[in-house]
Amino acid sequence: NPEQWCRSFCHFIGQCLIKDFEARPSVTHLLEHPFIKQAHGKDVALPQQLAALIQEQQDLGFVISLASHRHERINTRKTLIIESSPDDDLVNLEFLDEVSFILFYLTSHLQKRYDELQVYTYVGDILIALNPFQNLSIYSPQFSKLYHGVKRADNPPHIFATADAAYRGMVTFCKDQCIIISGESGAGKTESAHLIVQHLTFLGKANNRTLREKILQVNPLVEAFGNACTAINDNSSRFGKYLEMKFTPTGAVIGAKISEYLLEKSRVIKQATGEKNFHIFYYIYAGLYHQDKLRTFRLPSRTPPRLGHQHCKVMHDIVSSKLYAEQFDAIQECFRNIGFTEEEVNSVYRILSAILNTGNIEFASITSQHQTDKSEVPNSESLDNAASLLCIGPEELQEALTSQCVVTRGETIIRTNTVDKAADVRDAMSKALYGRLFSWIVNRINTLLQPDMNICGMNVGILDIFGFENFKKNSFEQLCINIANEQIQFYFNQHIFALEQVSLTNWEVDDIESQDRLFPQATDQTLVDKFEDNLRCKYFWIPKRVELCFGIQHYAGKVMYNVNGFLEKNRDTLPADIVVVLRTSENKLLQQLFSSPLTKTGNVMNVPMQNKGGIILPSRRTETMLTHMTTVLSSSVCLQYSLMDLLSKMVVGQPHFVRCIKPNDDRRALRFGKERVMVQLRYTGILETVNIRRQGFSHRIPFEEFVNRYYYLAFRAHQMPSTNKENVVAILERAKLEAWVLGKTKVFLRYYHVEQLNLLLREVIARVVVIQAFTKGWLG
Ligand code: AOV
Ligand code: MG
Repeated sequence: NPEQWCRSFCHFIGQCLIKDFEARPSVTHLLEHPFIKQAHGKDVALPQQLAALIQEQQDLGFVISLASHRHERINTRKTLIIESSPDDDLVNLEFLDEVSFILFYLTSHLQKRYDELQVYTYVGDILIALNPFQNLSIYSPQFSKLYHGVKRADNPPHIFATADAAYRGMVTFCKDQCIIISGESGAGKTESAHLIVQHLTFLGKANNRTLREKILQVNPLVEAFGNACTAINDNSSRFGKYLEMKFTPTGAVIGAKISEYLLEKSRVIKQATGEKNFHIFYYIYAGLYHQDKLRTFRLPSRTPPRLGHQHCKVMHDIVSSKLYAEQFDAIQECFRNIGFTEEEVNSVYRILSAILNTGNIEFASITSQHQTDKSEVPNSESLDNAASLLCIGPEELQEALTSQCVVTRGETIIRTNTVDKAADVRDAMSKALYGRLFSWIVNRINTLLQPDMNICGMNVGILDIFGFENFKKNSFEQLCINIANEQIQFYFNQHIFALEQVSLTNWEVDDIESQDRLFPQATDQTLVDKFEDNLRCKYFWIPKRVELCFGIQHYAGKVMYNVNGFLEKNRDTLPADIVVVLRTSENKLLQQLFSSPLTKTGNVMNVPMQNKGGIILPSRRTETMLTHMTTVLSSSVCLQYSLMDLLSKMVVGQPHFVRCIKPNDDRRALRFGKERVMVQLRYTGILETVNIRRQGFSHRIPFEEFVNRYYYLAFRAHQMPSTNKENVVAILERAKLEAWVLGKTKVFLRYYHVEQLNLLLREVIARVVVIQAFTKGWLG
C-alpha cells in the first residue's frame, strides 16, 4: 500500500531528522541525509509522489504534510466548506512524538486549513483561531442557526460552537461558565469576544430587541474609551475586560456586567512615536468639528498636543476623516441606546475636552530674590478653558497645580512647585480624570444593564485582555500587560494539566501588602540595583552595557524593559490639592467622580478587579514563569496589580478556552508565516495540550455529582437513585460510552464523553419538556 508506505517513510525520516531539524535542512540537505542515501542505495525507490515533493518544496514541512494527505480535500480557496472532517481536530492526527517535528507537522496542518480559509481548529474542546485578516462570510445569523444546539462534530470548528458549548453548559447544569481568550497583540481576541457576544445574544433570545441592542453596544462603547492605535494593532485593547452576560435559568438573556482591569492611563498624556491616544479623543474632536461645536466645548482649532505629534498633519487627518465623525455618531447612538442621559453624555464630552485643554497648559518659573522653585502659568487660555469645562475656578486650579499644602505637626504649610513638578501634577490630574471617567462609564453601563434583582440568574463571562507585547522600547505598561498574560497562561496550564488541583482551597493567598512595600526613597536606579542584588533567576537578567534596563524571558519571548519612570508609574499618586479643587466643581458628574475614596491607582474604589493587597500564589512551586515573576516583583517593585484576583473569581465557573494565533506581522490576509505560527504553538503548550486531550481524562467527576447530573439517562425522574459506583456504571453503560475509568470516588472521563453525555441529557430533557407540555394541554 503506497500510502501506508509513504506514511511510515515520512515518520521514519522525521525520527532520523529530529536532531537536524532545528537547523532547518534544505532539500539538498535532506537528500544528502544518510538515511535517504541508504534508502537509495538499497534500491528502495521513493514513491514518485514523494520524490517529486521533496524536489519541489523548499522545506521539510511539506514532506511531513504529505502524511496528512489521507484527508484529500478539494482546495476551496474561495468557497467555504460546510462539512466537518477528521482534520478539524488536532487530536485525530498521527505522529505525535518529538516536539519540533510534531510542531512543524501541526503548523503545516494549520497552514493547509488556513489556505482553505478554515481559520478555526479544535484541540479537543479548546479552539484555535487563526486571524484571517479579512472579512469572512461565516458570521451571519444563518451561521448562528447552523451552530445552534447541534453536535460539535456536525459542523466545521467555529467560534460560535465555543459560545454554544458555554451556553449549553450553563443551561444544562445551572453552572456559571467563562470563556478565556488569549493570544498576543493583534491575534484577534477582541474580535473573537465580539463574535461570542453576538452568538450569545442570538442564543439568549433577548425578547425585547432593545436589550439585545444594548448588550451589543457595550463592547463598542467601552472600546472607544479603552482601545487605541499601537504599532502592532490599530484597535489595540489598552485594558482588560471581563464581560458577563446574565441569563435566566432557562437561558433567556436578561442583562450584562463588565469589569475593567488596569487601563493604560499614561496613554492620555503621552504616546510612543507612531501610536495614538484613545480613540474617543479623535472621535469627539472630529464629531464636534463637523457639528461646528468646537467652540462650545472650548476646543482649540489648532490640534491639542495630546492627539499626536505633527500638529498640522494630524489636525488635517482628524477633521477630514469621515470615519472619525461617523464613529462619533455611532458612539452617541451607543450612549443613547444604553440609557445615558443627555446631561451625562454632555458632561463626558466636557471632561474629555478639559483633558485636551489641560494638555496645553504650560508653566514658567518665577525667579524672585528669595525663591527659585516657583512656577506660574504665563498664558492662561488653556487653563481658563479647562477650568470652565470642569466648572471650577481658574485661580483655584492654578494654585492646585503650582503649589501644595503640607500639614506638619498640626501646621499647614504651602509649598510651591517647580516647573517640572507642576507639569507632573497636571499630567497626574489628566490621568486621574480619564481613569475615573472610564470607571464611571463602566459602572454606569452596569447599572443600566443590571437584571431584575428578583431573578436568580446565571452567567457566561468572556475575558478579553491586552495581548503579550514586545516593542522596541518597553516600559512599565508592557510589564503589567505581559505579566497579566503570564497569569492567563498559568491559569490555562493549571486547568488543562492539573485539573483536579484547581480549587480555591489549594491556593494560598500570600499576604503581600503592596502599599507598605513601596520605598519612598527609591529611584529608578536603586530599583535596578535592588533587582540585581535580589534576583538570582534564569528568567531575569540585567545587561552590562545598557543603563536602567532589565530583561525578562517571558513564556512568549524575551523582552527588554526600560526602567525610566517605573516607580512613579507604579505609585500613580494624585495630589490631594487637585482632589480638593475638583470636588468643588459644580458639575454633578465630576463631583461623583471625586467623591468616592481614593485608591492608590487613582481609580474609583468600587472597581472589583483592583488588587486588594494580595497576590495569589499557587501553593505548589511550579516551573512556570509566573512564580518567578511574582517573586521578582513582590520582592522589589511590588506591582500593585494582579489579574489573579479576577482569575480566582472565575475558577468557580466552567472555563472554555479560545487561543488566538497571529499568522503574520504585516496584518496581511492569507499570509501564513510558518515560523511565527510555530513559535506561538510552542509557547502556548499546544503539543502538551494535544497529548493530554488525546490520552488524558479531562474530566474527573465525583460519583455523587455524576449521578446527580446524569441520572435521567438511566433512571426515571422520581427514582432518586443513590449516588454510588454501581449507579455511575449503570448510567455510563446506558449511554454506551467506552474507555472511561473509575477511581475510588471519581469517574474519569475524556472530553468527548462529556460532550456525548450532555447531548443525550439534552435530548432526554427535551422529551420530558414535550411530554409535560402535552399532558398540561391535555389536562387543562
Ligand atoms: P487583539 O485583541 O488580539 O489584539 P484584535 O481582535 O483587535 O486583536 O484583532 C486585530 C485585527 O485583526 C482586527 O482589527 C481585524 O482587522 C483582524 N481580525 C481579527 N479577527 C478577525 C476575524 N475573525 N475576522 C476578520 N478580521 C479579524 V490587543 O487588543 O492589540 O492584544 O492589545
Ligand atoms: Mg484586543
